[in-house]
Amino acid sequence: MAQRSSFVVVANRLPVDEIITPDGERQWRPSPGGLVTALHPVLTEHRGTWIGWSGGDGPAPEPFELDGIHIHPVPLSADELERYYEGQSNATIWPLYHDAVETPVYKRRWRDSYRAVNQRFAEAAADVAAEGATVWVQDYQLQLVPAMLREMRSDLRIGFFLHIPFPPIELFMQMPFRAEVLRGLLGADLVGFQQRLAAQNFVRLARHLLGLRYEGQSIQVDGRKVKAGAFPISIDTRDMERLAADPAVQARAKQIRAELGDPKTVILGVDRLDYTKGIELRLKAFRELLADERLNVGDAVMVQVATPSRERVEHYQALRVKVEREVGRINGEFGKVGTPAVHYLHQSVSKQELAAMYAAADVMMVTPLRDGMNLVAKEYIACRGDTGGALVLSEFAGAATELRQAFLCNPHDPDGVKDALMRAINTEPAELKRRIRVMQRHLRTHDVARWARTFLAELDADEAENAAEG
Ligand code: GDG
Repeated sequence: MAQRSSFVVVANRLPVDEIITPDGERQWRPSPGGLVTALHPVLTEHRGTWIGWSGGDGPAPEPFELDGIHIHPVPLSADELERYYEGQSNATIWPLYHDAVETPVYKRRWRDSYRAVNQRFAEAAADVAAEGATVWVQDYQLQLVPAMLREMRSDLRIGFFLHIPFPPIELFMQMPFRAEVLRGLLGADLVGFQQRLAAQNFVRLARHLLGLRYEGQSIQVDGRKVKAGAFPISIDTRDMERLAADPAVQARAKQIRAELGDPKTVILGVDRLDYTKGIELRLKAFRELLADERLNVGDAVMVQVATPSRERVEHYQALRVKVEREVGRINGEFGKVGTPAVHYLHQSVSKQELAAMYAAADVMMVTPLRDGMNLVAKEYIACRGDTGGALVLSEFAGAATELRQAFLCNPHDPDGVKDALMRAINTEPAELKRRIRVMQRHLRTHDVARWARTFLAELDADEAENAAEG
């Protein structure tokens, strides 16, 4: 019989990585991320379990314990990886929910696999959850889990959080199994989004598609109340501040600037190589500024870290070609021997190196066409200490709702992006410091622990409300 927990997290990935020791032994080590940091205290306090895929396409390892958390692996076959994960999750739902900036692909066999895998995750949760437990389901890969789980275990309190945007009705309606997805989400007691607008899209959709009544953010479903709300996610601000202040990280930041030729302005981009992130348009803006001679190579240099992502999905292969062509074009036209205009890293860097890059960059460019939140923008602010710096931020990132002192821009308007970058470069240092300080103060109170606390408190409150009415 599996370990029974009163708090269960269900996410596509487990917060662990498998490593092979020098003697060839398989071991697990925690893979640090915002989500696990935020949930760790709750998980350890409640003998919590985390259900997720452990990587690979073989049988799942036996459940085990790591750092006080019960880890419950769920297997995915090679076929399911292709259909549920790369297909339905990342070639259908991901582009559709991001304003269809790439054309979503619809395939029946992907949908069937998505359903089967969601059922497996729901069954795992039903097995490990104690009577009356709280189960928190994460993200777009698992939207059917809340309803599937409620069907098996009506005693549970179920929360769902969507990390990516939730589209307006017109777009959502494209999806062939749209009603099933919506009913899946409505199995939760509380459905959380990054933005108020997303929560509104959701309640309106419930009325439009299923004729459900709602009042404020509360939807009536089968005599239950399902609440929708905005819970903007954040970072572990103190941890990021501490990391950036580390003398070794500061020394590395200086070294990076020196290696770049001590230019006046270091412009940085850090993203998964994803078409929603606006990497190409950012490169193009930089190229045009060089061509217009508003910027010069030597004075200004751009560093773009593009972490490899979803490499077997076609949209991503095409994007890589486009980005690399643009980098080649810029360096070909404007670079000099020993002084490229763009330093492009298609690789993952360590967290320390990332913090050093943030600390080294005068301007951070975060220009997604659509983004649920964007944590890179928040990390940059946290890493600046009292050194100032400027954030150029797309209005279409969730982070733009909070980081109002950034240089906001519309990523669909190339001139607007260029002007925002030039304003960022030309603003007085004292004003830049003031702006960064305001954003730092905000992030210190609005960190990822607060995000988790607020969501779970609301989920608790919902239960009390439903019980009082029922
Ligand atoms: C989804 C939503 C939402 C990136 N490259 C490296 C690296 N990273 C880290 C960053 C940051 C994280 O990955 C990326 O988070 P984002 O929020 O920017 O974007 P998504 O991956 O698309 O995340 C997004 C998020 O979920 C949370 O809800 O904000 O809107 O799309 O933490 O630092 N980390 C290291 N090396 C790298 O090369 N160590």
